Amino acid sequence: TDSERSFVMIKPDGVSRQLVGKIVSRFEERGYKLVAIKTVTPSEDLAKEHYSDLAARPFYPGLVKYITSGTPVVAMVWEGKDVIKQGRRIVGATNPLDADPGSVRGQYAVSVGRNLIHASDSFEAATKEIGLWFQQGELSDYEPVAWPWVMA
Ligand code: DAT
Ligand code: MG
Repeated sequence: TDSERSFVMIKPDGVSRQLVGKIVSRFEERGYKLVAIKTVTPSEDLAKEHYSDLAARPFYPGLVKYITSGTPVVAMVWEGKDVIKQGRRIVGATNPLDADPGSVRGQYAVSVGRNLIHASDSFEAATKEIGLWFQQGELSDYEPVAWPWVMA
């Protein structure tokens, strides 16, 4: 099928604010398949590797500190048609003040430094991030009953 996978992470503010269910529901209800989900309290090494492309940016130290606050994140893999691009649309613009009000950031966030959620921005990023956060055996292979209706 023309299915792909994306890495999506609810950041510590999303977990602390108890928005996990609402965020997961958006992906589920759109028709995407949950391939993996777990809470993780990221180490500094993991956070730095996840955001390694941004290492030269002035906000990088604060970003790593935020992700390693001690409150867990929810790491997920979602699968389905165009899920990388559509996941970015569900999440909304990086700065929540620019995010569509129907997006997660546009509905629940106001600060770029506390923007609730991450989603892979390319196939290359998704491949790197899924491999960084999950072991192969943590990725489930199954077919939701609605899959043929969603994917036709
Ligand atoms: P996104 O999370 O939308 O993919 P990104 O990859 O450019 O955005 O940056 C990763 C995170 O870094 C982003 O979610 C929040 C933080 N960030 C980005 N730009 C920032 C800025 N100008 N000031 C503070 N934090 C920023
Ligand atoms: Mg990004």
